[in-house]
Amino acid sequence: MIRTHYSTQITPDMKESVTICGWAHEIRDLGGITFLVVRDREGLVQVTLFKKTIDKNLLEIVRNLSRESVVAITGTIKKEAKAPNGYEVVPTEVKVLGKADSPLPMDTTGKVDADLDTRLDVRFMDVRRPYTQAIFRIRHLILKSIREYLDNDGFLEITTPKVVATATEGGTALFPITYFEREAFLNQSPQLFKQLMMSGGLDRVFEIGPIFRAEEHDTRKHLNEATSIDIEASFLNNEDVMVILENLVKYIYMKVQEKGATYLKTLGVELKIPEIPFKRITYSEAIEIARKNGEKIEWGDDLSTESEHTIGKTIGEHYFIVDWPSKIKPFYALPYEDKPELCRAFDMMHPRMELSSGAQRVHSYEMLRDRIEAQGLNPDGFEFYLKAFKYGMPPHSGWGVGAERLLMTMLGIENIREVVLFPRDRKRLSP
Ligand code: AMO
Repeated sequence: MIRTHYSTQITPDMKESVTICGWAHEIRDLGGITFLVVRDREGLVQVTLFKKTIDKNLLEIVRNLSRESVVAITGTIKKEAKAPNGYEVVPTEVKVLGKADSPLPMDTTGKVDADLDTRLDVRFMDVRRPYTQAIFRIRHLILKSIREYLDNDGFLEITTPKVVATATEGGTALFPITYFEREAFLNQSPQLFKQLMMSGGLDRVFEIGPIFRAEEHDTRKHLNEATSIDIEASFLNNEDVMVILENLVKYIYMKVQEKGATYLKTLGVELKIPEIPFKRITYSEAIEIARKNGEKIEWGDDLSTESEHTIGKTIGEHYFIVDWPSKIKPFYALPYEDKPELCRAFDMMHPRMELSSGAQRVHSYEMLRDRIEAQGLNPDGFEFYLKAFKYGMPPHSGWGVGAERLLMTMLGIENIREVVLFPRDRKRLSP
C-alpha cells in the first residue's frame, strides 16, 4: 500500500516518516515558502516547502501541480499550530499519481457556489466537497444503524428480485422492461416477496434496496429510483410494527448524533432527537385538521402535499396517521373486522412529508383474492403470491421507509436529489 496514514491519524509529535495520499486542494506559492494543501477523505493536510532547504525537483513538481491532481506525499511531521490538525508535512518525496486537467468543471473548496444540476453532472467532483461528503457519511451511518438495530431485534436481512412480473403499489407507476421475449417490470417495492417469506417461516425480515416508480411528476421529494427500508414480521399487528418503527427512528437519530458529530457540524445541523411514542392521529382527524385550515379535501381522498404540510405544521413533530379508508390503501392492507371501510394501515409522517407506509396485512387467501379483484386487478397475475396464502400463512405486518426522505428531513435538506449519489428523475438518467 502507498499510504501510511489518513490526515486525521497523524499527530504533531510523530517522529516517523509518513505517506499521505489525496487531492491537491490548494497551492499557494509565496516565494520563499510554498504551501500545498492535500485533501484526503478525512480532512486537510498542510505540506510546506521551504525554498532554502527543499530539493529543487520537489519544488518544481509542486509549483507545476494542477489543482485536484492526485498526489502521494512522503515526509516528516513538524508541529504547526496554525495548520489543520496542528501539524505540517515537510516532504521528502512528491509523486503525482493522477493529473487533473484545468479549468476544473466545478470548485471543490466551497468558495464558489455551483447549482445543483452542475454538481450532479460532475457528481464525482461534487462529492470531494466536505459538505456533500458529510451527507453521504450520515447516509452510511443511518443504514448501518438500521442494520444494527434490526439485527439486534431478530430481523434477517434478505434480498428480493428487482425484475418482476407484477405491480404491487398500483399499475400506473411501473417501468416496463424487455425480459427476453416477455415484458417485465422494475420492482416498485419488495412488498409481495417479503410477505412470501412470512409463509416461508423466516418470521422477521428486512431489506434495504432500490425501488422504482415511474411517477411523472418532478418534485423535491420524489425520485424514480429510491431506496426503501422494508420490514415484515409475523405474529405482530399494526401497532406492534409501529412501535418498532418509532423506536428505530429514535435509535437512528441517537446514533447519528453520537457518531456523526463532525459531519453534522460541517452541515450546520443541530439534531433534535424525536420523542417517542409518536403522536397517533386517525385519518379522519387528519382530514379534519386539513379542512379546518382551509384545505379543499374530502374524506376518502389521499392526502395532498399541501394537506400534509398543513397537518404537519399543526402537529409539529413525527407522528402517525392511522385507520385509513380501505379503498385508498393497497389490497394487502387488512380491513378492520367490525368496520371494514377502514383498514389497519398507517403512515409515519415527518412534519414536512410522509416517511413511511405500513399495515397489518390480509393473511386470508379468500379475502386477499377479493381485495385484489375489488381494486380492479387481475388475481391471475398474482398466482405466485396468492399461493403462499393457501398453505399456512401467519398473521403479519410490516412497513417501508424511504431512506432518502429520512435523510433529507433529518438534515433539513430541501431537495431529495441532494441525498442520492446519482439521482434518477424525470429528466436525469446520467450520470
Ligand atoms: P409506499 O409506496 O408508501 O409503501 O413507499 C414507502 C416509502 O418509500 C418512500 N418512497 C419514495 N421516496 C422517494 N421517491 C419516491 N418516488 C418514493 N416512493 C416511495 C416514501 C414512502 O413513505 N409496500 C409499501 C410499504 C409497506 O406497506 O410495507 C410501500 O411501498 O418514504
